[in-house]
Amino acid sequence: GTLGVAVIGTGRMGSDHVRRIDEVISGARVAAVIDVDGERAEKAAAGIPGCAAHTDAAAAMDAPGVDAVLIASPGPAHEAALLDALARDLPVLCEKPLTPDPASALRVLDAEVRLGHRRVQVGFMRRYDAEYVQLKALLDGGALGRTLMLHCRHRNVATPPGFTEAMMINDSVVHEIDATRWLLGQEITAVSVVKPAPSSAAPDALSDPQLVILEASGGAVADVEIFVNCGFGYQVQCEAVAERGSARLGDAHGLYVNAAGRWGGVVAQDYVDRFRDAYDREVQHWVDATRRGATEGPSAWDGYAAAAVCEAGVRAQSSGTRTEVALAARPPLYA
Ligand code: NAD
Ligand code: ISE
Repeated sequence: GTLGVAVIGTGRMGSDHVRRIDEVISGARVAAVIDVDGERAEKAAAGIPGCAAHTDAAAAMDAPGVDAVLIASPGPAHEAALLDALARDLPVLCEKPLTPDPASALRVLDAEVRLGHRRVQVGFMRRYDAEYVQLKALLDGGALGRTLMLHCRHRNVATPPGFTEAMMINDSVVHEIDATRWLLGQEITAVSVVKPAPSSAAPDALSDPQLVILEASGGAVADVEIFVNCGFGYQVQCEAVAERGSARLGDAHGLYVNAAGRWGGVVAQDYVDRFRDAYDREVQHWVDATRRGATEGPSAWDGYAAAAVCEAGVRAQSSGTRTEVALAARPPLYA
């Protein structure tokens, strides 16, 4: 039957996912929304038939008609919601990051391992972006030989108040960390961070942009430009350089227009726009797998491994020295 989804957190991402499940996704409906801000929850539920508004996630998970959980609360709130969902054996799509640090991510991993089967998909949506999927297939196909390097750019228009340097790694570069692990099929073993003189457009507390260098277990290296106050748009690009060729994504989307003596296109202004199709495919894939009784896509292990790399990254960022990643053994559940 139709999957009844409880959406936890109805801010920027959560309200977009509510709209997506209500209007775009087949085989699912929004059965409940939860927000610590009760008014926000009521507003998100309004107009959706049979959707209940809650302020307590555990109570919503116990409500009739709730078959699965989509977590879109802030990262620090994820662990509690994940453990509540796993305690009920409910399937979960959890927005990135799984949790904000490796110790809490390991607690989630342990809970899923104790359950004995996967229930968690992490919202690393780039794995569902059409160009990333093509790049992955090209690299895996082997026609270009071994991948040597990834050159990545991750640019945001501007940061909201309170955005810290650590968040440049934990919230933003975490996407490249997952994409690098996934594209290469290798773990990341060490991180270095280089800081150019900051842009005058960056808030005082932020050394922006930064260059984050990720060393992978098979010897490949990824460099990531993270520039979160670039001013002009939301831009995510990646070029893979291999032994017999290179391939690059994210240069252009949509129409190229010639007019008034110029040619060009439009740069997206935020992730909701840039990755709209990827989020659609991600959530549809989760719903389809869940209705088959399966859990697929980025796993709690991927969420944990990303958190471990982020921890090393934040240490490299503040110490200025190359920092090795400490990674626990991978449980057989995630082989
Ligand atoms: P937001 O601040 O806009 O919204 C968060 C909402 O959660 C708020 O309405 C807040 O009241 C509510 N909330 C806080 N604590 C809660 C709790 N314990 N239980 C229930 N609700 C709670 O945040 P956002 O930008 O929408 O980010 C939400 C999540 O999505 C984060 O994990 C973030 O990293 C992730 N995110 C992912 C992407 C992506 O590209 N995949 C982009 C942006 C954000
Ligand atoms: C945000 O949380 C995201 O996930 C976006 O994809 C990223 O571009 C942004 O920098 C983060 O803050």
